[in-house]
Amino acid sequence: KVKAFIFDLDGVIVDTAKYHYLAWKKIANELGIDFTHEHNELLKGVSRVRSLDIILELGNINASQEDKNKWLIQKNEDYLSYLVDMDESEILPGVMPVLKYLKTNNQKIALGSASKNARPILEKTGILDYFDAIVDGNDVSNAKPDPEVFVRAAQLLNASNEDSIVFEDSVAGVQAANIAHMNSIGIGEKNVLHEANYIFHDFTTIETSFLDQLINN
Ligand code: B16
Ligand code: MG
Repeated sequence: KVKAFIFDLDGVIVDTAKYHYLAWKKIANELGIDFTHEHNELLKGVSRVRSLDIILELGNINASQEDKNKWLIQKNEDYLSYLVDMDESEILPGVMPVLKYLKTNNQKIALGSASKNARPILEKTGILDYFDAIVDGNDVSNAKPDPEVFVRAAQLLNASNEDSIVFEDSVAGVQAANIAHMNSIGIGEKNVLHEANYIFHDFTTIETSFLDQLINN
């Protein structure tokens, strides 16, 4: 039976969630909106366009499409400026051993990310070759919690939804996996990701016996 191990990118494989936060905070503050880490949870896993709408809703701001486009460009330019010097040191602890263990055990690996910047990040961090399929923000029309991104990844790997395992740091992403009847594994805080089937604080606490269980069940 083919299993699909589907990884989210930002906040799961690399620590880019902090850069998204900084770039959005800058725009929010310019608009006079107080932007906290709690607000930021609402944006995790959410597309760029939808993220801006959420921020504007927080500030009760009605903006023209022209202004919105300007802020979307500004956000991405700012975000990309943080990625210029990115290398493998940005890969989160415990991720490489898990990717390697899955590869050694002939498992299929996919990326399922909302980001339109996913490929350059995988290239810069040197892990592109681990992925048998990549589905990102350029490929899908429906944002998480819609499961489109994960369903397409599973299809590309010829795995059923039930045989797919999703690693996610966002509430929207965990919900997307659950909606598709996939195995959801939350990476982060228990109180935030309580809807996930399993929760780990980070990849260093995932044991190979747990991976074996996922591979063999
Ligand atoms: P971009 P993921 C998501 O990536 C981020 O969590 C989210 O904060 C971001 O707004 C979204 O990608 C879009 O990213 O602006 O680079 O296209 O967590 O699904 O890998
Ligand atoms: Mg994420």
